[in-house]
Amino acid sequence: MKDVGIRFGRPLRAYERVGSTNDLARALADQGAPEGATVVAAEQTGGRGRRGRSWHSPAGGLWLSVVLRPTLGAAQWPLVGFAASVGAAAAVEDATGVPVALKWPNDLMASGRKLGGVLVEAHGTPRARAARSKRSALIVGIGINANFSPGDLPPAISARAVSLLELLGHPVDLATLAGSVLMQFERRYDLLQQDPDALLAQWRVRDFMVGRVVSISGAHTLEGTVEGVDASGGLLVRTAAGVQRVAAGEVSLRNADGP
Ligand code: BT5
Repeated sequence: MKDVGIRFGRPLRAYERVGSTNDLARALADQGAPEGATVVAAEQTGGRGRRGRSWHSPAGGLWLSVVLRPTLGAAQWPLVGFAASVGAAAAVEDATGVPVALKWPNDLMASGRKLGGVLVEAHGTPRARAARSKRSALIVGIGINANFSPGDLPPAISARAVSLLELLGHPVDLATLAGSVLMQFERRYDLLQQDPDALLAQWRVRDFMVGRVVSISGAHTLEGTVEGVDASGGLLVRTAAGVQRVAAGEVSLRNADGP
């Protein structure tokens, strides 16, 4: 694997087929793996999205998870997802030239369709996290549809999905892409700790939703126009009742005026 950064990707465990790389990374974290420990799999049989959704992960995609031991407060954790998605977007652009936009909170979009996603899961009790014990970790999963056709996904998903193979007409080198994703993510993660505003600026220039009319479902349904994201990674939506802030864990976001 080329271009691996200083910490992310060390150690690296590679598998043919797993349930979810996030689960294996979590097990590594439990065993005391250091920040940056990474699990990559050729195929996932139980890939996860947010809020109990499933993530289809056929062979040919890039499916990996990184163990983090953040010293950041929990309020900044949404920005760890931003670091991963900005890093993954930059890596795809470097490797392929395909422009990638970001749909809040953590979708990678290309040609208006979903190319990939990021799943951040906190592990460990709040007390263990406060004590930064070896049982406390953030597990960051990154999935990118690389070398398969969206037609390999279930019909309900394939129309809104895209892959690098479809966009480029040829496969990409997965090891090179994985190395680049890890390196670019590590850079953004370090940037988050040094200069969070600079990371936010990199996210905002890729914002896919700003100015769009959206419908948000969670505890309440909310409709309005996206104004952007705030300093802690919340989505700002202008509704009839004024600007409302929405936190990532709580909602599903649908573009009300498009696919
Ligand atoms: C995400 O969730 O987008 C986070 C995806 C994270 C996947 C990585 S792969 C490595 C690691 N291990 C895991 O088990 N997960 C992580 P969310 O925003 O909830 O989007 C899920 C929705 O995307 C599903 O409900 C489908 O509608 C759609 N979807 C599922 N598989 C897809 C695919 N391969 N490409 C495009 N869309 C997909």
